[in-house]
Amino acid sequence: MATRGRFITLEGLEGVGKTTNREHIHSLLADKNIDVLVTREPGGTELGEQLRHLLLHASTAVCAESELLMMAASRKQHTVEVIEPALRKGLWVLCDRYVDASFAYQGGGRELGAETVASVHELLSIDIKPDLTFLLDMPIADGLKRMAERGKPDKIEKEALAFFERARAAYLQRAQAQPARIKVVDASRALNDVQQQVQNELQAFLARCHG
Ligand code: Z5A
Repeated sequence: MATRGRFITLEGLEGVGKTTNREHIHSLLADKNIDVLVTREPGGTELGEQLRHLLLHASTAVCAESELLMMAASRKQHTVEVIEPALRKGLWVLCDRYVDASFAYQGGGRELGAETVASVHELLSIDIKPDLTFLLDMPIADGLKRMAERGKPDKIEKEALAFFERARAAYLQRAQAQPARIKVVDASRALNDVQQQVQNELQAFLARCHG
């Protein structure tokens, strides 16, 4: 039987560099001959991509509670259809956002609270935890500036600053509560410096995996 793979996630607000660093991590792991499945949330399955469209791009109204349930439905499908089977086969899974995003955006940003988010995940038995999470953190205004330079914002990116302040606070609170898993990276620095820290944390993680 193959050794179970590892599950790595990237988290943070918009424009902090998740995609950029995801590619960096992927190539560092490929250099070590580790087979990686790269995926994202919401999305990663046919159902998830349809929910992503409804959540981020369609004009359909979605209230906070429905948003949480749709994120969780996308996650459940993604977990059973893609993530768990890949891990069982021994692949490493590198995922752009997972459960921490719901605690940040729906629990914090939408003010549904961590208990509500936790109980939805419990109800759906979404109980796998990432082995390592990079939380890319930077002042909100800077991230939004990067996104504005990139073009048309999606529905969530149009939220007020206070929404993102609450989401950031919820992310940082989770990182403080789970320091062994969630590594906070100051994403406001030059890309080389950010990538160096990511590489150092990844190397430490690989050493723990082999230790
Ligand atoms: N959401 C939710 O509410 N609840 C949930 O449970 C889940 C998600 C799972 C998904 O968006 C949305 O869904 C998201 C949360 C919500 N909210 N919104 N909107 P997404 O994850 O698909 O996309 P995003 O958050 O908007 O991120 P992004 O567009 O993919 O940005 P990014 O990946 O973090 O950044 P990037 O594309 O790598 O970099 C942005 C630009 O900055 C780019 O031009 C880079 O070249 C540049 N960059 C990157 N790093 C640097 C440094 N260090 N210096 C200078 N420039 C840099």
